[in-house]
Amino acid sequence: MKVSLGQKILSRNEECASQNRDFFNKHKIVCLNVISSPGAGKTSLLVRTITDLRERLQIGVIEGDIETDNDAQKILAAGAQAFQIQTKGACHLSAEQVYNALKMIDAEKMNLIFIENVGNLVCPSAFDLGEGRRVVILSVPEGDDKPAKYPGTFAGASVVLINKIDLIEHLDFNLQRVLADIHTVNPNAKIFQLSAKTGQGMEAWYDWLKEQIET
Ligand SMILES: Nc1nc2c(ncn2[C@@H]2O[C@H](COP(=O)(O)OP(=O)(O)O)[C@@H](O)[C@H]2O)c(=O)[nH]1
Ligand SMILES: [Mg+2]
Ligand SMILES: [Zn+2]
Repeated sequence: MKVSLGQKILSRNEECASQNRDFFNKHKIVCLNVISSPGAGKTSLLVRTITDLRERLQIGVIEGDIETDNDAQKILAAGAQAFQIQTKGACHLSAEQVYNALKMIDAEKMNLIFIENVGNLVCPSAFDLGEGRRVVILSVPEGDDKPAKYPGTFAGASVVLINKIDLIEHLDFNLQRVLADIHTVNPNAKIFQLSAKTGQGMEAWYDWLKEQIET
């Protein structure tokens, strides 16, 4: 039987993803894989979320970037445990990297673990990390055509966060079009409009998080 290299890589990833999933289930941890383009506001969203919820929830973050540990430093400063994966060129995280990173934080004590994936709307969505759900962030300055251009990523989201809503009046961003395009590729996605900078709209996101943890 011939097995192509691509198939092997994917099945190795599936194996590790299922180990991660078992770990999250066993310890009743909600794990969210956060995907967006670079600069959409993943780290800013996590910092504000941690700042607002850290009294009530144990939150851990696994950070993925090509280089630097800047984002992990910001998470630590916000008061949560964090571990930075540096992918050294790879444009997405693998389940094995997450598996190893879970050992670097007190993962079993967490209620909520965020994985900030490498900034990229293409391939991260092809790699299962064993997460419970996916959160895709689209920020207003990126433009209103992105859900139609990157349907695969939006199709896999449980939640789409439209971030930087504070900037909407300064840009040509057709919100109705975005809502309709997300609905076309993913009729079940929850959509929240918010600003990680001003805090506008964050409560609905927090309510959704609490719902995930309670169920
Ligand atoms: N105006 C505005 N700027 C934001 C918002 N969220 C993030 N930013 C800015 O966008 C830039 C990129 O944010 P960052 O969180 O690093 O994005 P990441 O690359 O997705 O992690 C930073 O300069 C943030 O201050 C927002 O809601 N409104
Ligand atoms: Mg970041
Ligand atoms: Zn990639």
